Amino acid sequence: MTFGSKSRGGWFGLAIALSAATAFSGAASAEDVPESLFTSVGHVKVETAVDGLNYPWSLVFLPDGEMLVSEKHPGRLRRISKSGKISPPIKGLPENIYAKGNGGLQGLALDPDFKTNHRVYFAFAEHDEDSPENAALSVARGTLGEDRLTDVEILFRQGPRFEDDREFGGRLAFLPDGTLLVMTGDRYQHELVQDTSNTLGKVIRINRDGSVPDDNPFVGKDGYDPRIYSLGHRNIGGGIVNPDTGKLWVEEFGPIGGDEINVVEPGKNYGWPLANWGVHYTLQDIPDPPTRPDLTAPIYFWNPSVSPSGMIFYTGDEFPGWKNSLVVGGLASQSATHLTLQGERVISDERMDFGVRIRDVAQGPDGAIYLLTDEAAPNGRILRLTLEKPTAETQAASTLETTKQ
Ligand SMILES: [Ca+2]
Repeated sequence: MTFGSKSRGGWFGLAIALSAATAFSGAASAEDVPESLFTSVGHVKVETAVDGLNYPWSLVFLPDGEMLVSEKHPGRLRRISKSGKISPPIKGLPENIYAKGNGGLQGLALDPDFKTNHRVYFAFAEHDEDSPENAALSVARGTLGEDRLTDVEILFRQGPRFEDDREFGGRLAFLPDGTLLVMTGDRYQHELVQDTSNTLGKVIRINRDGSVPDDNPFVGKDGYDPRIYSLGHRNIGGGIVNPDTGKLWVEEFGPIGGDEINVVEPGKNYGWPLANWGVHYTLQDIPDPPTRPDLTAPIYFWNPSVSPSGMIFYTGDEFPGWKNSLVVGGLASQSATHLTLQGERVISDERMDFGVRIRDVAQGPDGAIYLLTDEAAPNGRILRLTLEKPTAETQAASTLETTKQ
């Protein structure tokens, strides 16, 4: 990934400098995130809701307001009380979690009927019993009790496996029809992604028990794994179903200058590695998407790259100006980006720099936005973003901003 240290909106960079002068208080060290960020909707207050986690990867809110968080390494699941207390590791996870590099415990999703069946779905890198370096993405579900998962069963195993710790993908989402989508990475096997008999660089759609839905796009077609929903993805870092359209939106880690947002439709081919914006890490050129109209181009891409992570469609009331827009985490860019949408087009891109890698984004029941920082214990944190009530000082800063544009 390239390190895009400057946001593209010049006014936004100025706003950061202004808020740094007015809002950073106390003995802030270089590692500290800002306490406040100036954005298009006002000052965003940044608080640490939870700390002490080890590489937190995915966050879901339980119906009672508690959080469930996966820790990538060494592959642990934690429940976090409303007061921020982290539970001991939840027991009952599979034994053979491959917790190296990009691997470990990854995406979480609650069953659409969680309130009655208490089922949790989780993605993880799994190694062979007899070959601890040979790993692939797997998905399982279990029933969540107070301190353990029971009835754990494997629903999906990506194939083939490789002795490589890169690009597992690992996000999960449910479609409105209750089927489960598994977003996989290409395991850095670029040349194998267009092979429709494997599950590298694919979105997978399965029933909640792991069986194949009859209406999957490639059911009965020779040479296709029938679990494939879409293909030609590189490494999906985030994915969520648009609450308005019911379609999956994903972000992919691209090559240099080619991170993408794709709107996923069944049976479509998103082009990797035949076409993509940007260039390979070897600097070798890649055909641009318009040269391949037979493939589906992204609706948006970043240059410089941000290395996108988890994402949400914001639907809460805390940030009225961000309703129905995307908020996307960034790893190498150490940021989160707010994207204003018009249908399936991105019409503005506003980056918030946190100075720490952001792995996942979630919306709380309170409408606040929660971010997971990609850091080792004791620094792995959950940040909580809310909108600051305007004060005389912030009003003056906003007026100054407006007059300078
Ligand atoms: Ca693509």
